[in-house]
Amino acid sequence: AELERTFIAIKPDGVQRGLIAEIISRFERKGYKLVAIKLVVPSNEFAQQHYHDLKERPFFSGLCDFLSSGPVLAMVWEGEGVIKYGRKLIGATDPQKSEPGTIRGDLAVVVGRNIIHGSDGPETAKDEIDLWFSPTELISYANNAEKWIYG
Ligand code: YYY
Ligand code: MG
Repeated sequence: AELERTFIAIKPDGVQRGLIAEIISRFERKGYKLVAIKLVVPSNEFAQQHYHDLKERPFFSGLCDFLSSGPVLAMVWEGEGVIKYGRKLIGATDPQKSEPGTIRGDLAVVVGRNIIHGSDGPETAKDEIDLWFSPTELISYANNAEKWIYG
């Protein structure tokens, strides 16, 4: 399987609402491989770095306050097409517009509390993985189910 990786984070609302297992299971059951995971409380400065592309937006400071308000479950998932398909599993940014069956569509109601983050492309995936994880935290391993997932 190709080594495409994406950064996925369960935001403080998802952690507090007890949705960690539900969200992990959707990526796991799909056939993606978990290669890094940790629970962290990001500083406000770190949240600003993570969302630097949005610093001109009116919701930026509230967004950074929110992301740094409690534990975030940071993860890296690997698999063919995981960046784009991960976004599909997550659903549209505004849960009112997310399809049923997606994580936000099924589990969230408003855009400011949409429970999960996922990288939006190959460059942001690389940048976000580098921001949140050190190289030694990324675990490369053979998963014996892979031959049944990829053939
Ligand atoms: O990548 P994604 O999380 O789907 O959306 P972004 O456009 O990158 O925005 C990041 C984050 O900002 C979003 O998940 C919620 C919040 N946000 C908001 O509070 N209000 C908006 N109008 C747009 C985004
Ligand atoms: Mg985004």
